[in-house]
Amino acid sequence: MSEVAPLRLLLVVAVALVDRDGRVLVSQRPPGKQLAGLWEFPGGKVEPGERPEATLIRELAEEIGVSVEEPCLAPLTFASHAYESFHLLMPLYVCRRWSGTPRGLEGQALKWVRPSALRDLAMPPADEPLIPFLVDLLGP
Ligand code: 9L3
Ligand code: MG
Repeated sequence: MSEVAPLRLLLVVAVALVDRDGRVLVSQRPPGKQLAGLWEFPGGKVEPGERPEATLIRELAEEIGVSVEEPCLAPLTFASHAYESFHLLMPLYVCRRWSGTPRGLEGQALKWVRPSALRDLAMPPADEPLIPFLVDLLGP
């Protein structure tokens, strides 16, 4: 019988905030964090017992300083990636309405980019396959 490695599944949620020009917000992972320097869709780990939408609302307040209401979060698709020590499963939501102006509350850089310009950024391996879904939804 072959050995099966125990599966460590990490559930992370991410969101594409979309502005009136159809640009998407990306956040640069700060130095010292895993994957530092890469541009990602904001989000984070779902805590035990937490609803994914509640995670996003919490993470957006903590990291970006914006307030979102749950009905404004629309699920778009899923990403997944197998790292050496864990598998990541990551639903991507789309959000077009929030209050407050996005700021990098953890010292991270933020920028707004057209969906097609996401291709020019260094992104985590889970985020990159999401680009075509945003190009489809919002245009290039
Ligand atoms: N991650 C990848 N893409 C994203 C997000 C929000 C997170 N858009 C990965 C990076 C870490 C893990 O998920 O490996 C947990 O994220 P965090 O809690 O360090 O932000
Ligand atoms: Mg995070």
